[in-house]
Amino acid sequence: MKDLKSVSVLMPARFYDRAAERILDAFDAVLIDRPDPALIPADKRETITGMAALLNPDWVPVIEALPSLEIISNFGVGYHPVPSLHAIGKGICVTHTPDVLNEEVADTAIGVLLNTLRRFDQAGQWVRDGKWETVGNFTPSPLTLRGRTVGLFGLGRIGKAIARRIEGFGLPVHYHARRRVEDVPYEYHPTLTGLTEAVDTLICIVPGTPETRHAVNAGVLEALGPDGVLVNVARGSVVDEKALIAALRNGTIAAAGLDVFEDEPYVPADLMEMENTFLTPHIGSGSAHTRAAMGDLVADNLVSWFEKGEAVTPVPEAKKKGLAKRP
Ligand code: NAP
Ligand code: 8YV
Repeated sequence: MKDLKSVSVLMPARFYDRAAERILDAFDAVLIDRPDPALIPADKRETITGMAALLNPDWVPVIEALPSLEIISNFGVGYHPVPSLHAIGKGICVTHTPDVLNEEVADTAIGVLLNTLRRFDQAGQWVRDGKWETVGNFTPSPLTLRGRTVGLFGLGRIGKAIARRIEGFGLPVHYHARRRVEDVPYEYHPTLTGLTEAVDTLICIVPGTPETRHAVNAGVLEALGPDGVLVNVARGSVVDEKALIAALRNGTIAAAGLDVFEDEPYVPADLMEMENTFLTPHIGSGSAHTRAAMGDLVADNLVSWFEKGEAVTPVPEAKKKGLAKRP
């Protein structure tokens, strides 16, 4: 078995706890403070063969500066298309962290949905501010989950986990994806507008790709209607944020719950000021339990690659290109 301490793996200096611990323990870890190729030690450039990161386009110059790079282990099931496809184009395997976060992200989606409808955050603040005692009862929420019809934009690993929860609430589930999913009892809509016309609650759980960019636009929000509620736990790029702000302001839809934003961590002041929004800072998978499982999978992919010659969870584009195994 290969001595992994002879394998150099590049990693951000501030990385997710479990992933960092495992990589530091197993490999010759090379840490850089930010994705700047100038920070890579000169004597490591030729020898670094593995990398762990939460990929975004800033990592492209780093990938370019590492001629021996074989594998990038991405922290997260979602992988930014720009650096990922760039790396795959160069014959580098890219892996991600599917499945270990399905139930956590589905829990978050339901939490965001319920908070958006019932304003639990505002109600809790009412108690903390002493207003229950000094002012009186908190106003009943204008919106409810009761009687809703829920549409899922995306019915993959996480979408199915969300759908099971919605079924548990006794509500009908519809969905849109490019392909119909076999063996599910939910109504399929071949277009997003068709889905949105049929439902009053839309939960986005698709990847952030050029195809899904601004898929939720002014027309889709119009179709959702004045009682409509949007939940986005996918990627900020999926929703046209300007169109959403306008729709929330003028009553085109009723409310929105957002875990992801177009330019994170920047959140438009308009969204923060509105009473009909519920906002969370990209915490879909954000429990210590699930982040540790993701960190383990990030490390497992690197260990398996260098010990057994194959990735555990390559992204589909890497698999398709025959990059799931070490040449
Ligand atoms: P998945 O299993 O690959 O499912 C993706 C779903 O989206 C599939 O139903 C797919 O069906 C559909 N889809 C893909 N491209 C589409 C398009 N252009 N138009 C319509 N539907 C499309 O992925 P997953 O594991 O469920 O994760 C989904 C996404 O959730 C991730 O990529 C990530 O961006 C996001 N996420 C967010 C958080 C968070 O913290 N907020 C956490 C985890 C994941 P078809 O291929 O048939 O179209
Ligand atoms: C983030 C996610 O990766 O898995 C994904 O696609 O969006 C999340 O799990 C995680 O929050 C790290 O920022």
